[in-house]
Amino acid sequence: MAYKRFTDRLPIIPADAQERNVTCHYCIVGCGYKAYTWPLNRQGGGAPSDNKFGVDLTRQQPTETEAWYAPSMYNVVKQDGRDVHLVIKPDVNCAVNSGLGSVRGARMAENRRSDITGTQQQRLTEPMVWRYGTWQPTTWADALDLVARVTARVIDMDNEDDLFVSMFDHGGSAGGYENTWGTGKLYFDSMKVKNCRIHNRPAYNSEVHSTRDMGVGELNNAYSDYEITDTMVLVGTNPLECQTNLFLNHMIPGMRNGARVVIIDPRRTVTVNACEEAAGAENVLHLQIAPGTDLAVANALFTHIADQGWVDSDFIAASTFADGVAQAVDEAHPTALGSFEAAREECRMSAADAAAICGVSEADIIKAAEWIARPHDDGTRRTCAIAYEKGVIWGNDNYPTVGALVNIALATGNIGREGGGVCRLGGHQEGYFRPSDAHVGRPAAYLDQLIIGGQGKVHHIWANDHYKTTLNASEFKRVYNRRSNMVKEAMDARAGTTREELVDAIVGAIEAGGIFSVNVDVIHSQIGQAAHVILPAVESGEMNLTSMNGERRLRLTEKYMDGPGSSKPDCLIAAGIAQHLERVLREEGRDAYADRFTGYDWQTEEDAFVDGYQTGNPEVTYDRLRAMGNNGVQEPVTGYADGKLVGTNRLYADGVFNRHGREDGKALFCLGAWRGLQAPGKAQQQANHRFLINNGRSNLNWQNWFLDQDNDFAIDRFPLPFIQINPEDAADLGVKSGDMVEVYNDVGATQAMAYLEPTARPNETFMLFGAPSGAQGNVINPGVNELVLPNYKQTWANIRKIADPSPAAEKISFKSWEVEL
Ligand SMILES: Nc1nc2c(c(=O)[nH]1)N[C@H]1C(S)=C(S)[C@@H](COP(=O)(O)OP(=O)(O)OC[C@H]3O[C@@H](n4cnc5c(=O)[nH]c(N)nc54)[C@H](O)[C@@H]3O)O[C@H]1N2
Ligand SMILES: Nc1nc2c(c(=O)[nH]1)N[C@H]1C(S)=C(S)[C@@H](COP(=O)(O)OP(=O)(O)OC[C@H]3O[C@@H](n4cnc5c(=O)[nH]c(N)nc54)[C@H](O)[C@@H]3O)O[C@H]1N2
Ligand code: SF4
Ligand SMILES: [Mo]
Repeated sequence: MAYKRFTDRLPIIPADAQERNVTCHYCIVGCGYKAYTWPLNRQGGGAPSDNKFGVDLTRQQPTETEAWYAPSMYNVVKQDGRDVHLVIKPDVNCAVNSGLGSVRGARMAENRRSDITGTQQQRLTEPMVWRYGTWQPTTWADALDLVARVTARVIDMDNEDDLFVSMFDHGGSAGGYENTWGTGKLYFDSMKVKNCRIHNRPAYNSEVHSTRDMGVGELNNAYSDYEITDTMVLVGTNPLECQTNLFLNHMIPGMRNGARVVIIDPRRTVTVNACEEAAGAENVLHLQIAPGTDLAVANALFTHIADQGWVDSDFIAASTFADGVAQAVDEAHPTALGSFEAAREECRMSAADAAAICGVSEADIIKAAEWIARPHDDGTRRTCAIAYEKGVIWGNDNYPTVGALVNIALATGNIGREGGGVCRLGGHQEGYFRPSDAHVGRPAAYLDQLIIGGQGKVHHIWANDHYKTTLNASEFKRVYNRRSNMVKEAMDARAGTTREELVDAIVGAIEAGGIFSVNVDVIHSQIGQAAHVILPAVESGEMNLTSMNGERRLRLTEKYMDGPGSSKPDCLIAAGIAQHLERVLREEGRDAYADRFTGYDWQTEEDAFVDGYQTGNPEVTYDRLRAMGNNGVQEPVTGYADGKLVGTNRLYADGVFNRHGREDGKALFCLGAWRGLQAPGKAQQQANHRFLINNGRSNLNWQNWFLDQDNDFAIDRFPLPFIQINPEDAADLGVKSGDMVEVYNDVGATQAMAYLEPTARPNETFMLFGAPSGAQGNVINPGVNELVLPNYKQTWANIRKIADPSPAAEKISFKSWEVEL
């Protein structure tokens, strides 16, 4: 662990340092930070007038002082071409995090590219094209010309089906309103691309179709609701590690205010432990269910609550559909939707039956129902906030399972009320503003399988890496390498020819089954190794970027540094592709089609914001957002008064539900009965393999390690993805902590670093997902639900030892995740 051993002093922020608002661009929570920059040849001083904090730094500061920062919050970067000191530190005045950082966000500064301190030298600086058997740096004009010429050959006015697109749909890191608009305008307005997917799933669809179909948008409460609720229900989510400051700054205070917590997760997470510490073990109920059985337990909770009469009848009468079935099962709706009584009938599940399916006790299910809904002794209703994330979304039978949670919230009148909500806890921040995607259809195309099946001729990829994060990844990589190599070989064979001849050669290889791959990223990613053109993007902070967090809090992150080299905002890259397509199409005499690619004369990201988001939200401008600072405004924005944007603290406070677009404004219940492991191939995989390969995140690592892989602090801790395994199982396999193991099953194999963990249940492992040195997705089968939602979490495989610990793995600690406080 050589990490920052030699940092014994850091410069003091001078009083006149520039100060900018920053929303952490990693997770959904969107903590507020301040970025301070000042010229390299200056430093602040100890006297109050000489430093930004205005305090006497020659004296010992109190424990809770704001007047400090850690080495990870410091760097030297370029600003308008000059080297400047940079400090990015948490903002005590931001309502989201009140000055808290996290082990990810507090490393924002050291994860910027610096030519002085040498950090993140992996960042792309110039466009690159495949030439002479490798990637050669080139200009934007050259790279975009090649992209446009090849793309133009495979698309036409009425048929754009051979252009495949993988694109982010989120805010924060990559994404944001500017960039979803730039890409959205290109692919959904100028074109009508239907063969597309989102960064985290193999189709262009919703993660949570059912709640929307029921009328309930998935981010409907405020973080402060967790502080005042009677009961929190956390289903398939691990907020201490994944929504850290929502947990620490809002949920923990809620527990200290007396809230009880029900957690549904097959794994004993550090969140369970932390809740027990904060609330007292007697106020925490962990339903440690068998994997994939959430629907059974949720339907049993709903049944028991309804049978006991603990429902909010007034709310049900006023705000929900009353009359049988409103939406029958069809191709777009895996289950029917309708009235409370219809749902009661369809979802009926006794606590005893659920207990048998889920492997928890009947008494605990009844206790959970009581904590959620049994009125207080004085007869008043209990408030309950339900939160779910990837254990459910990427879990078994997404549609009825999410629907079953919303059923409970609707039945108990806990939406639009203080202390209520039934919400995704979220992943990235949000920042979606695009033209309609209706042409994509539902169910949407299963893009990865189409590629595996030989379809798609040109593939544009924006800010995601299938090689690390998709399902059925072993097969995907085999096919993608083969198909993209066909094009590389054709390009190599025609090196030294004219552009026309080169394009002909590429198209020839495409027609023979190849695929031409364009990768827009900030680093040279793993799927980027297969690309033919690589386009360098900037990140948040290297551009102005707007996003909203998990309580719909919209903020502007102000640009505080230059992007590396000639990298550009994604929205301006999309504009560049459009402009080059227009030019090429005109040259080819395809004027009518070329006309579609006009309207991209944006000079800045703000122009893209004005062209997109602002047309739908005329009150919101950069200037106004800047003035709203790190507390921003909660969407939807309803007006502008007294110099402030006016927002919406909580959705559905009026009891009118509109997310489904029904005119009556009534919410629908979900009529989804338990039906076992739903996705094709899962039940067989479970039957034929010993270990559950549960998977997900760790506090330290951000996503697919795109920055972490070049960060000593992260790599020193986990040089390889860990797989937590029960110590007796490990003994059985002859495996010790640090050993490299192979995880293998019917669809593929991957590797991981064994981490013996006493809290892991026998035969149930947990592997860090998305790692460059061992993709968990290699062993996930292609099974998805009817609407092409993947089931990443339910994966079974066998495990064998392949090597003793590497020198890097030998040095690390294998202490239990669960620390004794
Ligand atoms: N097994 C398993 N698989 C999963 C999941 C799971 O739980 N288990 N979870 C799924 C989920 S929820 C997610 S979100 C996905 C994540 O999967 P990905 O989306 O593939 O992962 P990220 O790390 O978010 O990818 C970000 C990519 O964008 C690049 N990038 C970062 N910032 C920018 C930018 O500003 N512009 C551009 N153009 N590029 C940028 C990064 O270098 C990186 O290559 O994985 C999914 N896959
Ligand atoms: N530190 C960190 N934070 C992050 C991210 C990150 O990469 N690192 N990524 C962000 C993103 S994009 C996302 S989408 C979110 C994801 O946030 P979360 O969903 O909270 O995180 P995961 O670890 O993917 O999965 C959550 C839990 O699902 C459980 N689970 C597995 N199978 C089942 C099941 O059958 N039923 C139930 N009930 N639970 C099950 C797992 O044991 C795990 O504890 O995190 C965001 N925050
Ligand atoms: S909790 Fe999320 S948003 Fe907040 S600092 Fe950590 S990674 Fe950033
Ligand atoms: Mo995600």
